[in-house]
Amino acid sequence: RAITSLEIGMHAPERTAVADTGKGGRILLVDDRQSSYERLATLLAAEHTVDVEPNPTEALFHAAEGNYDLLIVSLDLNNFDGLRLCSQARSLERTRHVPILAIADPENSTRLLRGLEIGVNDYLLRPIDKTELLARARTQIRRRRYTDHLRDNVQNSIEMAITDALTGLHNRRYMESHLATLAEQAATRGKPLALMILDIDYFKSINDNYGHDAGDDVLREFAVRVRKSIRGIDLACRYGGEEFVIVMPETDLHVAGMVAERLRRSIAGEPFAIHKGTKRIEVTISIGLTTLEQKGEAVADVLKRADTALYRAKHDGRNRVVS
Ligand code: GH3
Ligand code: MG
Ligand code: MG
Ligand code: MG
Repeated sequence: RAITSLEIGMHAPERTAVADTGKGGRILLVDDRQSSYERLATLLAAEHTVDVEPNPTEALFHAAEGNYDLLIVSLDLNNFDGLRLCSQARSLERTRHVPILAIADPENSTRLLRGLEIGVNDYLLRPIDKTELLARARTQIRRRRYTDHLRDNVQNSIEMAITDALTGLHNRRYMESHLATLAEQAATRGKPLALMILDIDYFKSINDNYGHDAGDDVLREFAVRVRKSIRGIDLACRYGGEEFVIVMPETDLHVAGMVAERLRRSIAGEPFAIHKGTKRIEVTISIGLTTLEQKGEAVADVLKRADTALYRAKHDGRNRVVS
């Protein structure tokens, strides 16, 4: 099942046109006629790294695994249906965004039209002209990289909008928008939902005694310990300065109480490193815990109840869980 690798173009001098992206692309050429793929691969190798795979099924596998910038698919294969590969590549998550450049004989125009319908991005007719081949490959690769870049940017800004920069936990805005959904799901599924507010005890004095950076260290380490003690479906967010909220779907008061108590102990039981690990200080937290009480209860009311419980935990002497 070995891929025929013709990696002769890596450092070719003639790759100026893709210079804005730093280097040529990685191309998977799907063609099973030796005379054809040898010529195409040699031409493409002037700017790109080219792998040749004659079998479309194998090609799909390589395309999904191999991080290619472009698929060049011959629609006039001897033994296989190149069109099928194109349509499969379009429907697979891993290959959906990889551009496809089809190659066809002029008498194969019906297949070519079909290819364009199912998402082939561009085509070339045989006999292949070198300049045209390179120009079209370049265009597709550049477009791919640009849309990848846009997608990354969108992804990043979404993540930034819902994440607290200091701790990497979700931020308050995200929690507030998501909590209503979680509460609704719990109500319709008839499942419990637990919510706790956690507040670091005497945090102001940590800042006052050791500096704001030490306070930040504590917040970061606190988030690490929170993450360790919750499940993937739980939602943890930094609600305010040194206040955090954890929402636990499908969790009743009894179980949530155990989670809260375990978390409280994991904070109080292990001093926090500050000043680049040169000093360790004791930290405790207080936790107010509650559950969604009835269908359609406003999440603001749930939060308020947790906050009242937190207030009592503080009032009763801190370093404790109150529900
Ligand atoms: P209590 O036990 O009643 O909760 O006392 P506390 O000192 O923790 O409560 P208070 O709410 O008075 O103080 C919270 C402090 O947290 C005040 C604020 O300066 C500090 N703080 C808020 N955000 C940050 C942050 O991002 N970094 C640091 N280092 N401190 C912060
Ligand atoms: Mg406070
Ligand atoms: Mg506090
Ligand atoms: Mg506070």
